[in-house]
Amino acid sequence: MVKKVAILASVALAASLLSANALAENKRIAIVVKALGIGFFEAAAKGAEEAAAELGDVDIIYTGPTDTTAEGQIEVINSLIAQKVDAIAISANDQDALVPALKKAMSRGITVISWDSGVAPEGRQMHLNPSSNALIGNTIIKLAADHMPDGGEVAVLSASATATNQNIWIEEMTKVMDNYPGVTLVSTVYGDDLSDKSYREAEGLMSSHPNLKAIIAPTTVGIVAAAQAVTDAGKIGEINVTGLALPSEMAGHIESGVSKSFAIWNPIDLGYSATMIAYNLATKKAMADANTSIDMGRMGSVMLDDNKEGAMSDPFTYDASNIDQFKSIF
Ligand code: RAM
Repeated sequence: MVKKVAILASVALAASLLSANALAENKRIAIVVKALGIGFFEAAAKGAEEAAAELGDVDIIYTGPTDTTAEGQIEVINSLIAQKVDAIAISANDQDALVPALKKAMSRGITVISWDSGVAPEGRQMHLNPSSNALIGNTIIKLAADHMPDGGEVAVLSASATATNQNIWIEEMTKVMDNYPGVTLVSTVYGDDLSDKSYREAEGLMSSHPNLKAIIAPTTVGIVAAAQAVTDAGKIGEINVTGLALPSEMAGHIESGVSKSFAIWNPIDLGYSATMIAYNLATKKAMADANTSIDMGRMGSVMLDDNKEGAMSDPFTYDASNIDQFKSIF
């Protein structure tokens, strides 16, 4: 009896050593998001898992802070360094504040890339934009202006004030405002990608700007909150809510008419692409050099510019004519 137990124990030990060994050979890629609980990033995580399944020797660690702060991400990065992960692919809450922690990661041999929301060049090997920043900036104002034949006031409800991606898109948008004569930007406010704060900021915009014709929210969290605030204020038809959103989260608001249209790229593809890039760099199958391209599996390849940045694909516009086709996908 004693012998039997001993044999079973050693079989179990051998089995666990074997599986530990298999795990040790897998590349551990950490997908670090702005904050947990955001549908956009959960869709990106699906894409990361898809890439891992295709590659076969990858474990995805999906992680992030509970709110969209740089401090929270620095804690996460330090813990990933301690875990000796192979790669960190991060959507940054602040392009500069994360640099020292990410430099430390790189000095320990960890591959570091940013995606969605960028880190300054010294803190990452490359950055994957979802689309061209200029195109996104032009798209968000065009979505609003197309439904304002007489012009009027628009306001922006953004994510956090330090979010690299939203700040660039808003800057690109302001550069092309002259192409939309009669449309004026009256305010930019920040909801920090928190639903309740975004809702209150949208209410604030409506009370400070009684003639507002559109709220542009280039954040999937902000746009849903703004659509709800406009609905609750009884202003459907008066204020159009647009920007960047997930079809799954906006279907009801398209149906009610509070949002006429919005745009987005495929977040599943974005998480997939970021994972493929991180893997190819971590396994030295590719180098993050300016003016070279990196393979992204089924998404083709990304060409890096002088800043070691590249774009995945163009955004797509959703409205009442097509939202039903996409709302169950992301
Ligand atoms: C939110 C986040 C994310 C952004 C999308 C559009 O989910 O702020 O970074 O890309 O919106």
